[in-house]
Amino acid sequence: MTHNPWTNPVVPGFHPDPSICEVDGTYYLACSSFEYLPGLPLFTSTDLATWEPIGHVVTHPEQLASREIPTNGGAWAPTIRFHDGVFHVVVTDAMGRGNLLFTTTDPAGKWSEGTPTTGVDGIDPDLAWDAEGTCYLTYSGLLLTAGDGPRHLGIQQVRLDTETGAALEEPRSLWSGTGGIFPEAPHLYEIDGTWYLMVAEGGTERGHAISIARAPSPVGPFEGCPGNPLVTARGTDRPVQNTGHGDLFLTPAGEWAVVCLGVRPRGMVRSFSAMGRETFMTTARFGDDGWLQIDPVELDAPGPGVTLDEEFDEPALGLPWLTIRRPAAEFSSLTERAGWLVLTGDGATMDDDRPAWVGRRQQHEITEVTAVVDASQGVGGLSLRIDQDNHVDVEVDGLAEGGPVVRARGVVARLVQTWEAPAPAGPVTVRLTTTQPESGFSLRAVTSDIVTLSFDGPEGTVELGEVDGRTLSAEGAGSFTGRVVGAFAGAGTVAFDRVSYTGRDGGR
Ligand code: 6LW
Repeated sequence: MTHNPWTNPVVPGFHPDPSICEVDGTYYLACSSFEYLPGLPLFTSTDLATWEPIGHVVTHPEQLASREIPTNGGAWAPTIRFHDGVFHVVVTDAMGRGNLLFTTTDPAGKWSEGTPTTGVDGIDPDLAWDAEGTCYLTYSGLLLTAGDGPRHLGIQQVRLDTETGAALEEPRSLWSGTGGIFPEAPHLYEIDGTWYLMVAEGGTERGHAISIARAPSPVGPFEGCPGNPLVTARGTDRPVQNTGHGDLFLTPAGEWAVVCLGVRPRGMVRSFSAMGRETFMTTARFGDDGWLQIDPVELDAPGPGVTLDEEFDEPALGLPWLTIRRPAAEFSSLTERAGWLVLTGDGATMDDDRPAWVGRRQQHEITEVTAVVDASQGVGGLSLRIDQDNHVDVEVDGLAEGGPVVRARGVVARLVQTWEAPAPAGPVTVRLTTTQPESGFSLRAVTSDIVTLSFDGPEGTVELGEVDGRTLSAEGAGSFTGRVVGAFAGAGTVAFDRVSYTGRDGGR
């Protein structure tokens, strides 16, 4: 068994529901993106150790119904596959356009507009082809739009016309796991003449697990593995929890492995995950009994950390930058003021669905994010968010009646606490830091971290306030995503000379 080349988390920061395929020695990875744009981030690697972002499947709003999508809705659980020279991504635009099929011949380039599937009602679609070229769409029969509230039909499957997106038959029910809640994330594989159906079950929280079944044909009948669930962290104190939603692949060394989601909950009883669900990998193998075995997901020792300074000297923002439900072009400019990012607010604050915000995922446990803000013509600054009901902001209000102020806002389940201080003259450096919980038995030991809101005054750092980070976590906010942090303008125009992100992990 060669040492696995990857470092967990493989793709830190909220990158849930990973799917992987390999083409001519290059691996392609796609993840969910929910209400954020650009949607469906793509990464490549040739050694599984280094993963480079290469772009997104969704680069313009019409591909998804992003503008009105509810929080946590949107792009759920893509499957990426390669067949007959074409890359396919099939995905659910939850509470939006439904299940969509995107294609391209150049994954780093432009993808199609997204063909809606018909005759498919559920989530977590998967594509697999048999030797005759028939395409099987296997999916989780969770009916999000059922009149009497969500219902679950178990794992479903249809043959699919990939040109039109039309199901070619009525759905059939397949094996749906060992009885865990929410059988989902099905992936179908043909390996040496046997068809394997891998599913997630137990829900994407602490009960999450991966189970597998096999059959002589893609339509079954499937027999569940006696060793199910093959991987789960439930009931353990493993540093990576919620492990599930896996996709199987062969490493460059020709060994089996699984990419899956997991969380890194911090605190005395591992309760709160600031980054939400991230992408991890683990080793696997087939036993003599022909059944897959998957090893527990390990958390690797933290790396040296990163410092990323964005000086806004390029004509476009880099790939990790995100917006919320609307494209950056609607409210941002990198040309209006050379070397500055200029954001134009329309009155929407970070409490709203479509703020003029542009940022990036928090990818580390211990972070410091600063921004140099010229709010002489508006109100804006930095915001770290899980969603519109749970976020912390440090803004400069250049329009305040009594003169410019720096205002910190802690918004926890819509309850708002503010702190203010007079702003220094000229552009202001504002700061958001996250520090790990205390050790020992205390309330501050239970949380994920403490978020501190500050700015640089004439005599040094002025700390305005601090917020317990637990509600800014996937568990605390009931969120499918994880933290993001970035620049925003609430009113008027606000210019940013630099946004710096420094991050490192604290380890187990
Ligand atoms: C995803 C499904 C899930 O489609 O959540 O809880 C959805 N499980 O697998 C979004 O991540």
